[in-house]
Order: sequence, then structure tokens, then C-alpha cells
Amino acid sequence: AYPGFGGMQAPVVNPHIPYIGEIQGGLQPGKMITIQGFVIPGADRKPGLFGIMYEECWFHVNLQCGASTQPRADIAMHFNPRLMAGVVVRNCLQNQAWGAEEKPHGPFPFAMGQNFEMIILTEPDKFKVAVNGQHFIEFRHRIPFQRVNTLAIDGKVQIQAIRFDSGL
Ligand code: 9QG
Repeated sequence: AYPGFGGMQAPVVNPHIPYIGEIQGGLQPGKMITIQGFVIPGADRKPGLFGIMYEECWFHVNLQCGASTQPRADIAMHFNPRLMAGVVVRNCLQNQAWGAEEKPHGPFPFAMGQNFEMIILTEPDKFKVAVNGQHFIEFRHRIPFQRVNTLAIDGKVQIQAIRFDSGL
């Protein structure tokens, strides 16, 4: 509980990246997580197919089932903008294995050196992600959303604020 936030989780302001933190109370339909950030220009090494490293300006937002790194916690939704490729890859990590990537989306909404705001809405059957005030993608649940309790963010991104809203 946090005074002035009706028992909701306090906003997380200017977190260090990589960020990993609890989603208090987990997820329920109607719950929204709003992330305000800035894409840091430049490239970093990222593991690609067969673990081969390549240069990309990337970041990811993971909705995870715990924070374990060994074995790796399941990831209900990995949301991974890749700025050089101009694609946002979405996937799920289950039993330490990636599933099928979902890549189709409309116009790429992120740009190096620009701010963005994304909202992740939990619905009974899917997550909906809006970027900069416009619906962007849907991601059908492969792992029950009830198992998600952790938010992890890494990559070439600065985060100004993370807000949690029960939707009630
Ligand atoms: O590349 O693709 C998403 O399908 C993999 C990447 C992996 C994910 C995955 O190596 O990268 O983006 O958490 C990870 O392992 C990140 C850094 C086929």
C-alpha cells in the first residue's frame, strides 16, 4: 500500500537498467502497466539464432513468472523491440525454451533517441499492448497470466517511470 495510490503499487521512477521487480498482487484482467521510456541510440550485442551474437539496438520488457536466472524463470510475454531490424518480436519462454515468435505488427513505433510510452493491458485471453497512445499488438496467453509476478526490463533503454493500475 502507498498513500495516495489507493493501495496500488507505487510507481517505480528512474529505475536502474537492467530492472527486475515485483508486480505486487500479480496480474488480473483490467490491470495496466504503463512504462515511460527512452530508446538509447547505438547498438549492443544480442544473442541471435543458435546463440550467435550480433549488433542490434534492442530492449525488452518481460512479464515473468519469478526472477530466477538458473533455471531461467518462465516468461509469459517477452516484448522485444529491435530498432535496426524495425521489428518487435514477441515470444514466450517456457521450461527455458523459446516458443514461436510473433512478429507481425503495424508501423514500427519506436525510434532511437526518442521517448515512448507503452501500456500493457491484461485481458482474460490475451495481453494488449499500446504504444504512444495507439493499439499496437495482442499476445494470446500461452502461460496463465496468474503465474506472472515479475517485470524485467533490459537493453538500450532508459525508463522514466513504471505505473501500475488495477483498472478498478
Ligand atoms: O533469438 O529470440 C525471442 O524469440 C532469440 C534471442 C532472445 C529472444 C528470443 O536470443 O534474446 O529475443 O532473453 C533472451 O534470451 C534475449 C536476450 C533467436
